[in-house]
Amino acid sequence: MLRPSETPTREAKRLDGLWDFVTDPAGSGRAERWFAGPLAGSRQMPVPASYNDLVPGRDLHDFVGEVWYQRTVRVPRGWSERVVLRFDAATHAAEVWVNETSVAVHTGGYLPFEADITEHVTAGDEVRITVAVDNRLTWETIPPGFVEETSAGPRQRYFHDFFNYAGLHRSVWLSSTPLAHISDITVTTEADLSQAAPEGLVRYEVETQGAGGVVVDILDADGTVVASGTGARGAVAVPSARLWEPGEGHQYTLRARLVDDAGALLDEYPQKFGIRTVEIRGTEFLINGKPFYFTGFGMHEDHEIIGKGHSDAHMVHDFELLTWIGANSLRTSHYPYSEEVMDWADAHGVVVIDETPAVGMSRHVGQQLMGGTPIDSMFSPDRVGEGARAAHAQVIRELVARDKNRPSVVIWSIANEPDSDTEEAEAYFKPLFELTRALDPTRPVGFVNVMMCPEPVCRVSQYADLIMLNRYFGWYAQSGDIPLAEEALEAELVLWEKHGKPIIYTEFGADTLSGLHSLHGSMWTEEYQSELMDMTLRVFDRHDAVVGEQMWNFADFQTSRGIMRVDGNKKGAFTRDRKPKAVAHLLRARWTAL
Ligand code: BDP
Repeated sequence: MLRPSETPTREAKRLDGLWDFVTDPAGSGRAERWFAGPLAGSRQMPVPASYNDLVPGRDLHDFVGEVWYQRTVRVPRGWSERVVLRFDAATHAAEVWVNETSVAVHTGGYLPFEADITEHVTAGDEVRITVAVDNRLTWETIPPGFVEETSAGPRQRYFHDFFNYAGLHRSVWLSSTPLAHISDITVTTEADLSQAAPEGLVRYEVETQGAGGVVVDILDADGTVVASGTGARGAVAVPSARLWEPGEGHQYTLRARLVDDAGALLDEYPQKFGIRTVEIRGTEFLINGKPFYFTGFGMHEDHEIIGKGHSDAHMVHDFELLTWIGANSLRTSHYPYSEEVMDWADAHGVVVIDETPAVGMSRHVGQQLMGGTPIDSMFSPDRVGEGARAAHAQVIRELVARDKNRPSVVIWSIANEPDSDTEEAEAYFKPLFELTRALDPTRPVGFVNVMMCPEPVCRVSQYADLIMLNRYFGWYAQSGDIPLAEEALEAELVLWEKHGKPIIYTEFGADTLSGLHSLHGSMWTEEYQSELMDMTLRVFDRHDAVVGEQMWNFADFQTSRGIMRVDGNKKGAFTRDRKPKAVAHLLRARWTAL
């Protein structure tokens, strides 16, 4: 699936702005055919945004079920061929109607989907678009959850530590393509690193619908054609290639053209890509043959008011803060981020660990977040079972399909902190590793290990190309005791080193209330967060197998209510409104000097 684009043969129109909006607490919208006319009693709601925090009170914040969005749009006069409606994300599931016809059903809240609506529209006319968006998490969704029916109404329960924001979080697009068109492009690259000016090899595959032949050109950043090829698949050499490097996101464009027998243009699509290599050698993580050390954060798409809605202004500010602090990488904890974020990472050389939404699959963490209610096992037929695994496989397919051409993505993280110490977990994950590798043999595949499944009880790490660890020594364990935390961190790390694989610490940190201070190492203070950071980084520095440090979290973020959280998770280096805590200066001093 290609993104909407403006090319000599294509047009695109964003449908962002205010949409009509209603909730459907009784779940009667379909039976009452709400899509057949204007939504009764609607209020206006911005797209993109989470709807949860836009209205005071609990009703919308905690709403469980389907909400309906609607607007009309005029199809531009000249769009006489193929018309596509695309949602960059609808969290977590959606059904879409054009006038009275259902055109798309999609599950998975953080990945795009589209519908060919050509036969339902007429160029020049208005159409009504209605979307029912469901925020419910079940044992068949990724992430998992369940809805509890209580005397006070339904309650959404889930086992992950971020608020279940919902709605149309990213842009909606109406776009046109020719009838005979390019439908997908895959680019993989190699580089002969033995040369000073390496030759790049670009392999491509262009999928098309309808008659026509394919010609491709490789364009440099200034638009100069540096190589060309003919045919739907092939390989072309780029002499003296300029590599995509961390900190320097040099990209090329593969311009694919579909042409008829006489050579006339039928369709054109520009696909950006970078020439770079990623390789694991022993405990080293190599980008372009050079050892790479990850600095940065696990992040969240999370802001005041807009929740998980994408905003260019907030995105640019967050990336500027990453630059300011000297971070060279991020993990898209705990779901695929907006494509605008990924574009920025590609264009600016920010290295990305790209994560699926498979989070909240640990009985240990789940139990803590659920106020201590014991959960005997997560991976079982009546919980995370075959249904969830099918959904998990589907998000992996859709994530790889969306991000496969991105040079910034160097690792697929297929899950965050699942139980990995049981036979059931091993049986669940083994095929998902195989699937990911089959879909993309060019990138390392891993998952993020939870503290309660250490070496040697973890049965899943054996399938991963590298070890990614979330560790809270000094916070959840050895709470407040830095010397003991240091011992424990060190002792466990030594065990992981025996795998002979690179180790990235993808989480470590301490909840910290900005402005709270102590001279005696009190937890929750800015001093304690810095002290814990200092200790943790000191341990990493003693071990060559550690090839990355991504602190938890970039910024404070919203969670569900609970006795473990004070208006959300406060482990940010920045507050939720992006003011630096003391630790931000510590990290900046370290990372800008590396
Ligand atoms: C880990 C999770 C992360 C949490 C973090 C924490 O991966 O989502 O927010 O710990 O507790 O369990 O702060």
